[in-house]
Amino acid sequence: MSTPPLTRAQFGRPAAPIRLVHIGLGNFTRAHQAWYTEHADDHDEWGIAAFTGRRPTMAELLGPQDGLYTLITKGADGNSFEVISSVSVVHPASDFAQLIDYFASPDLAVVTSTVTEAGYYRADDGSLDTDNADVAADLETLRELGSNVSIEEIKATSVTTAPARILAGLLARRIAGCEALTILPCDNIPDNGKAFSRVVKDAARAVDPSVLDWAEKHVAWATCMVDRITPATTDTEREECTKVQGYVDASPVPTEPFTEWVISGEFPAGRPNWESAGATIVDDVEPYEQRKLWMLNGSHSLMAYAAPIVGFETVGDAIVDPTVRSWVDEWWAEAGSGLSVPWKEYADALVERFENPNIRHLLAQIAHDGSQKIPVRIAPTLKRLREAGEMPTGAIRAVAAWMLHLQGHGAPVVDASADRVKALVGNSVEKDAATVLEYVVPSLAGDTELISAIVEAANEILSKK
Ligand code: CS2
Repeated sequence: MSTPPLTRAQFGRPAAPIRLVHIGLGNFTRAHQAWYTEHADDHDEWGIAAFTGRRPTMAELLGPQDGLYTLITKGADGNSFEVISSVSVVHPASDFAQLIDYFASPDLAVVTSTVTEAGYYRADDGSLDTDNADVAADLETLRELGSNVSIEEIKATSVTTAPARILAGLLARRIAGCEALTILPCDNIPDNGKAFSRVVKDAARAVDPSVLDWAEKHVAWATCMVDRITPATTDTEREECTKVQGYVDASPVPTEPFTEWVISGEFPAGRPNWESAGATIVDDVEPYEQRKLWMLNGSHSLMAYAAPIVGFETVGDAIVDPTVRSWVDEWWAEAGSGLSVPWKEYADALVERFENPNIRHLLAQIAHDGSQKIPVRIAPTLKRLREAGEMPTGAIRAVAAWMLHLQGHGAPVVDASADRVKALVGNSVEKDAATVLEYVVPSLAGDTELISAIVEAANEILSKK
């Protein structure tokens, strides 16, 4: 008998009504927000309509499975399998009219997003990068609609960047006369609610500033820290599913046992009882977010650029190497010294998570989009300590490793701003170090001692080849 496909009728629970929209359906959200929604005690009332990023692949894979997929939690001592049913429906990003229909529905209560750092389209000062060709084209499309636009007219158009998609949704929601809504971005960006609202509001200013007053009254921006290490899916997981679960899952998600979600903000139209699944609701996310961004993501980026040069492919292989581990420890001590919350036990727990032998987390994957990651993960510590007159070797090494990566060492450069950041290098190593430093912490540009220290750190990394 052939192995059956994964279907809702046979393996899942009934689709819950759609009250959540997610933008950026990928493995992370499937292991995180969708898992919390699945585990909320009121999950029958909260279904997710999830939209892919530009590539429609995930919708193509999950559509025939009614949005279902298997979460494979990979602990050091083995795997556990769970069918997640909280995604009621999946859409490719090209289903723009459908996105607008959800926004125009009074049932919609929360919009979450995982669009990556690059998906915010921020200029260096955090405002919307209107010089970006995709952003400019989207703003033009929405401007052309004029102020007397109807929902049907919005649906008949299409925009691709996340800030413009949210704005188009808000324009439709205003016309529909629907009110309260919370937007909860879930990307690794400090104060992600504020960062996302800034670019959406900038888009509104460029298209129809009158929507700003309406949004001020009706749209709440929440902020959160998200954490769960979730590698890409491989054939191994697909085979494990068939073997253990007895059905064919086109796209199971591997993840680690650890998970954390710390949220702050208002939810005037309600939200799933995510606390019942273990989420923490706080007034101020910042201390948790800094600890996670600097300690976990910062060390991830350090390893992603330095460790492939030494010869490692995964986090698990890199962290057990004494040299890499000493680099990570040094970075943690520097980053930790700027935190207002305890971090030593957190660091010990990170080592255990990184060492998990069942998680194959590729350094090359983490290396993507360093242009967006280094400034938020490494720069604050480098700036703070250097301004205090110190020479923080751990942070310097991370910058040096990124410079080497841009120069062509280690994993290939995959970056939304590849042209810009590749142009930072290609001269003498001193010149490269100076331009990279200026990009990472503009206020430290021209610090000759620091530039020499970056060169020295780069040579040290290369010597471990
Ligand atoms: C990683 C993150 O790819 C990356 O940049 O640092 O995806 C990391 O695995 C998650 O933030 C863990 O919560």
